Amino acid sequence: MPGGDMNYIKQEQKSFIHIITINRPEALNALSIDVLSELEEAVDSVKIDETRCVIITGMGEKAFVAGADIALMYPLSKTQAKEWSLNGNRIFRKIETLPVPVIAAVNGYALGGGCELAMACDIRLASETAIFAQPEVGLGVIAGFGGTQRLSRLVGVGKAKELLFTATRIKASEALAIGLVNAVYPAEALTGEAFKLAEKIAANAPIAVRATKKAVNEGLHSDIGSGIEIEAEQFGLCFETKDQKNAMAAFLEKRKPEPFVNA
Ligand code: DAK
Repeated sequence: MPGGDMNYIKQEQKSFIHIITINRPEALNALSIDVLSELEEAVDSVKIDETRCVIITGMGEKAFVAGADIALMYPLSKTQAKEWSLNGNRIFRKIETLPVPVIAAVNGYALGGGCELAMACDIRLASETAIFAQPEVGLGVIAGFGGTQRLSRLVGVGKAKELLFTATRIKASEALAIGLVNAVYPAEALTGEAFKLAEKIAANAPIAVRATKKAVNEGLHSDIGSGIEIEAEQFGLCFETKDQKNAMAAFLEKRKPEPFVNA
């Protein structure tokens, strides 16, 4: 398997679905330098031609990721802290811009860098036991892995500022109500539901799904005119593919399409 198991990351490829599990349960999967660098290696190892969806989750029943490693951050200088932030952000951007969709299966605490990691994913599913927060201001710092940027884009500026200024912890039900997560499931059902969603994505034409992710992501940060141009470009790229011909011919002939071939 690409990348294989590392010290802090487990990887599994099940058919078209690549599962990355952060495996440092003794520290509630906190993001140390090693965890982050192995996470990057895992993301880099995803074989896009063979993968139609990625799931990121945390080992154990307690935490998705309880944040960046506080012991590691404690002694940092201003310059080192900026480096640490830029490095984490670079890796999270790799996840955000990975060509295939990424689902965060948030199985417990998603605090600080953990909430930020979930937000770098395309879709967030949470267990009923999940707890979200950006507690950084209570630690004398600010969210440093994209939290000040992505939270407001997901839940609106007012709610984001409230959560960022107060460091309030919210339960999965509130995260659902404010749009931070897409759905909440009993803890024991989370993995299965994440897999079902990944399979549903994987059943669609891969080139079209990838083009959709690119158009949504790139359009989000553009004016509407540029966004429409991005969409038209991606729309065009889907044509003359085997999958487009197969699916449209099947519709016209009133039959089911053949399975998609990613070409
Ligand atoms: N870092 C390091 N170790 C952690 C950790 C963390 N974030 N969270 C938990 N652990 C460790 C604990 O130290 C403990 O280790 P041992 O003492 O057993 O060796 C073990 O995990 C189990 O934790 P607890 O014993 O505390 O478990 P409890 O059930 O009692 O409490 C908890 C669970 C999640 C409520 C508690 O562990 C907790 O409050 N953890 C810290 C949560 C937190 O504040 N996370 C946000 C971290 S700040 C930046 C870049 C990035 C960031 C900021 C700035 N720049 C460069 C500017 C990001 C910041 C953050 O993520």
